[in-house]
Amino acid sequence: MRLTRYFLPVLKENPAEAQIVSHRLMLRAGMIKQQAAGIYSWLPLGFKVLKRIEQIVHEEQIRAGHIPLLMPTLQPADLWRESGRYDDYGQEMLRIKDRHDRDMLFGPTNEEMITDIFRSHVNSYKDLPMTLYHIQWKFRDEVRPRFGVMRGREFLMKDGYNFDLTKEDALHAYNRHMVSYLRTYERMGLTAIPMRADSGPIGGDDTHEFLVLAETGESEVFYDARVPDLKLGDREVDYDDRDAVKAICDEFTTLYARTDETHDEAIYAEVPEEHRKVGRGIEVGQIFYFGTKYSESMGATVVTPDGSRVPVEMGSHGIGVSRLLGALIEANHDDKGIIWPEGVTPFDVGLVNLKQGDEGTDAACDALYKALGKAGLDTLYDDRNDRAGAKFATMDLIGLPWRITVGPRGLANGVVELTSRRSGESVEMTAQAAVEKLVEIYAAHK
Ligand code: P5A
Repeated sequence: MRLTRYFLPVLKENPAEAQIVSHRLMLRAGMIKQQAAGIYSWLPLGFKVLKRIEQIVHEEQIRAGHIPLLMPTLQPADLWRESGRYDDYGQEMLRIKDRHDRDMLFGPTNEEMITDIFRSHVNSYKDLPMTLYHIQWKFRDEVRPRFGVMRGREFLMKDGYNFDLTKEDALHAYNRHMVSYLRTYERMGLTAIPMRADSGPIGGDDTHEFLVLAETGESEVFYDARVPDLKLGDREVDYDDRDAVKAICDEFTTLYARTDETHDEAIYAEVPEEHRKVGRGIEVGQIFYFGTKYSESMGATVVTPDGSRVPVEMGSHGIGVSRLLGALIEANHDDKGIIWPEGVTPFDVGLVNLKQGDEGTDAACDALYKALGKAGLDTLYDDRNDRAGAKFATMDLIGLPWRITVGPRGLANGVVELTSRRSGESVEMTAQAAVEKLVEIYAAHK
């Protein structure tokens, strides 16, 4: 993409309404525009990152054997009357009437609707286990929408729902979700710690939240300092191997890590003092096991092998897809702007022409831009007629992990400059070597 043909409305000044760095940088980098409190348009750069995050979430869900579908944003109130949550949900639910005066709502979550789909089409234990998920906009009329996409009213969530015959099977689904979430966050370059949490309006006994440590996080967290170092790395996971999946969950949840809702001073006191940590965290996901809470009230039953009928065992599992952009920026920035991890960057590389209009540099940039595209690298070419300083400032602000700088002096020596946004280090090399180096770097993230 050539910058002169793109739509990247960066702001020079810090927007007054933004209290935290991720919100400030998303506005300044031209990623989002607020349309109403907690409701945003996703401008091209923000939309690109959102889609990349969605893609990673999809790939990891498919890998875990979960099935994508799409449910609507608007739901009939009657479904929620069946579960009893229509009245319970209170003012957070946006209630709407259609022209026939029927009660509708903008879905804050989809337990009822998915249970309705299940009961309409599934009848036998033979169709189990089954996990269905979608990535869809939600609406929660939060009392205090704030921090940009971090606590929105309209926000994008991945929500998945497992259906199983037995509690044991449903707990395996819970564990499978935990591992698939760990993989998902790790691919984005994020450390998200599973912490024992409180289930709130979704219900159930077993629940973990995934928290990204950040000073601006909304939850206070207590954890063992060794937990953030736990990594899945490149181990292969067989999602059908219950013991292996459980072993990973145990590895990530045995050391102390809890939100303030479930913090227990007595247990925490057993953590060796030098490992005790208190901090703040951003909740980027939550998983729940709630058994037959919805299937019983809504009549979602299956025939068992012995011919009897039982309500199906369920859980639900959510990732805050739009919130992840905020969390990623909170975890990856400096005073010049964003520093995208390679896994989610909107463009793989920025190409800066130091002397736009000069025949030699223009031709070299055009050739390099083509070569990068051919090598499968998504490139943002700053071809504006602007000062080098302004071009560097834009690149630093929008945070592409790699920049190639092309100028007449380097070209005279047959080299361009490859710069890492994270370390700030620059290395001179031939244009071809720069392309090869980037291909190698991104191969590890594709
Ligand atoms: C699990 C999926 C649920 O709603 N039902 C379906 C369950 N869980 S949850 O914890 O309430 O939400 C899942 C994740 O969505 C993100 N989230 C938000 N993101 C932005 N703005 C909001 N107002 C908001 N509310 C929830 C969080 O990441 C949460 O973990």
